[in-house]
Amino acid sequence: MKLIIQIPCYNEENSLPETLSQLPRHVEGFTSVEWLIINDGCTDKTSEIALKCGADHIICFNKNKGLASAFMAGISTCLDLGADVIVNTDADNQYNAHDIPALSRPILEGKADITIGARPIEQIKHFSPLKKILQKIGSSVVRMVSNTCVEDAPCGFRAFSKDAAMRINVFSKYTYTLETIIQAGEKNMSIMSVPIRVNKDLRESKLIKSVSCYIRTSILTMLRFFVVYNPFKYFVYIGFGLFWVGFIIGLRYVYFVLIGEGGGNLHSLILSAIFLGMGFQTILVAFMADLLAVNRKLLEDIQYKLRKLENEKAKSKH
Ligand SMILES: Nc1nc2c(ncn2[C@@H]2O[C@H](COP(=O)(O)OP(=O)(O)OP(=O)(O)O)[C@@H](O)[C@H]2O)c(=O)[nH]1
Ligand SMILES: [Mg+2]
Repeated sequence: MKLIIQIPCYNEENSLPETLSQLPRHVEGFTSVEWLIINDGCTDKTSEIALKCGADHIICFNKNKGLASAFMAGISTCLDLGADVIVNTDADNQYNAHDIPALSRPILEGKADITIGARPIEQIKHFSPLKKILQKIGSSVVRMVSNTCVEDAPCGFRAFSKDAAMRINVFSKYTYTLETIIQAGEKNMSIMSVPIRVNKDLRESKLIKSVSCYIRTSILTMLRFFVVYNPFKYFVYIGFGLFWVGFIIGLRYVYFVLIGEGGGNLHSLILSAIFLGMGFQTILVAFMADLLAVNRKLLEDIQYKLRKLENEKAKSKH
């Protein structure tokens, strides 16, 4: 059994030595443990430092593509390298690497497909009260959308079984943390939260540039998830909303017609027709979007089978 620990990095020459010094070389249940660094267009000496500190594999992008793309490139390389379990962690040493065995154990025992670290958020000193509240709101929205019980959804310290890694697709550029959970819920994978410890912070967050930017991006990301993963519900609710508005305005017009004042309220009739038309169109869009979602699922099934075949081929070559 091979475990690969991957770290997506963007200009991490300062914190990488400390982070790598904590990573394990042996984990119970695995015959080998390797480290993979994803250099996402770094302009500093991330790759050199990583090699010096013992990284086994490095992927280099010639430009910055974003954390989600780096994460997916890492997952695909780990599969090519024959990983049975993949652990993802951050380069800022926030997550305590001594918890890697606990994180990978439920996967080894076949109890989970994905495990996600649950940080003691209330006790983290360098998180502002606002960040703590936002992280909790984010987790509850993800639980609601994904139908899972993940405690700490934005946590990047997580482990994937080979099969789960082959099933995952991340479309968003900004985050992989939330989308992987929603996909796992949609694909009926078993996700488990594992309590983990955190270390003191080595630097400011690179992902959260400002609170307003974080809130804006999070709202847009969540909205996108509703549209992509629940398109029928999303458009049908809007469609029926518009339909009802048109219906009520239409009723108002009928009332005025009945009391003999219909002629002066023709604008209500026009408005009602517009809303009813928009409602009808949006409900039609809901059905079209549902068809597209079914197609996406079929394509994902084919992609999973292809990845599995490629993986088996690579394994037999090795
Ligand atoms: N590939 C890639 N990784 C990035 C980018 N920005 C940040 N990262 C990595 O993402 C991981 C998490 O980044 P952090 O800056 O610690 O963000 P955070 O964990 O949300 O913030 P804190 O909770 O305050 O630590 C680190 O390993 C970073 O190197 C990026 O543009 N591309
Ligand atoms: Mg961090």
